[in-house]
Amino acid sequence: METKEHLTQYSSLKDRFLEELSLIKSTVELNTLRARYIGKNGAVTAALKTLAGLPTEVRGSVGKLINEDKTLITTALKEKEDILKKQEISKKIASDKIDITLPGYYKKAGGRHPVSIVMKEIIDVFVSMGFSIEEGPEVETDYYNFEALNIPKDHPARDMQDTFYISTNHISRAETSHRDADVLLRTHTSPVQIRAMQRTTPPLRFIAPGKVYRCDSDITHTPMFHQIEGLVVDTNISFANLKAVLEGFLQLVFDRNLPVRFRPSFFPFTEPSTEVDIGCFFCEQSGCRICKGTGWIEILGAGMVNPKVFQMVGYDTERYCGFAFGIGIERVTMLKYGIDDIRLFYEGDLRFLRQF
Ligand code: 2U9
Repeated sequence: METKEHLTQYSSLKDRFLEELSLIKSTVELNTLRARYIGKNGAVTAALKTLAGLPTEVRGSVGKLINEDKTLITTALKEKEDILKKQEISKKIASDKIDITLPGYYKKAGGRHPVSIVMKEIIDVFVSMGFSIEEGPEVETDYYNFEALNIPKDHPARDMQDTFYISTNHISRAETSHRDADVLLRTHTSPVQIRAMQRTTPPLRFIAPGKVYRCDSDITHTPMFHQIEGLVVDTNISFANLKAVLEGFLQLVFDRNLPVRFRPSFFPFTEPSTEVDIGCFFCEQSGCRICKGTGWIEILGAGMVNPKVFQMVGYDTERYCGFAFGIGIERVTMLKYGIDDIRLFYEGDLRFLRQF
């Protein structure tokens, strides 16, 4: 009789569980239900704890019943969990579905600056001819920028109007040492060649690309622009070598068979010196606005390195000779793309820059 009462009391546990289970709609709810029945403080666990207080004759059958129920509850929970998990995954897949007909996101990509494009093209041409690349500081001393290049103290290139001096405000003060006036922004990349010659013995064959600074601003000048200078030093280097390298370079950069002309000129660092013109490809040399009616466009300067420059770096002028050249990148870029105002390069107007 007692046993039956106990059995009835415990059997309602299973029924209550099954009823509650039928109402469960998610794995979260299921976890709560699991804790309430078979968790540490759950109903089944509590029921098992009451066994000790039962009369010995009923303890066995009640214990068996509770354990059977526990097995049933555990199995039912597992089965329900499997069903709910599957339902939840299907729901997630359905809601995460990608609409492949939607337009993609447009990611704006930056582009190369036209001056960088042409700079790279020119560098590639010289590298293909066996030149290596050297770089150096943009803040230089009077010695490397002028003195070592045979540019005398009274040369117009040193004029305050052309050169950006560092700490100019100090120079005017009587107590300031002369050293402040020695520091400047390089006006050409030639200091790179001086430094390279100081640390290496010939043969040398390299280009020095980079930014240079001159106090100048109009439709053909900006205070900062880019140059590539080149230097070849060895025994038996001749003006014929200079001509061959520069003619070859111009054909490759302008991508056509251009007429090239060498005019005598003067630079303190080269002797003899030359300015190099290409036939105007805008008018087929018949004369236009670009070539100012001459049929020729001035494109670069060059010459045989002045022995005075070699002496400054300690090279034996009886043994070594060489040639050097310089070219302005903005100017080449303007000619290649038909741009008539250099300032467009540095105004940052995207309508201009997007065209390259
Ligand atoms: C050393 C010896 C000689 C570099 C040279 C030029 C001629 C030249 C201009 C071209 C356009 C400057 O950017 S520009 O305005 N350059 O005409 N440059 S020879 O001669 C050197 C350089 C370094 C040691």
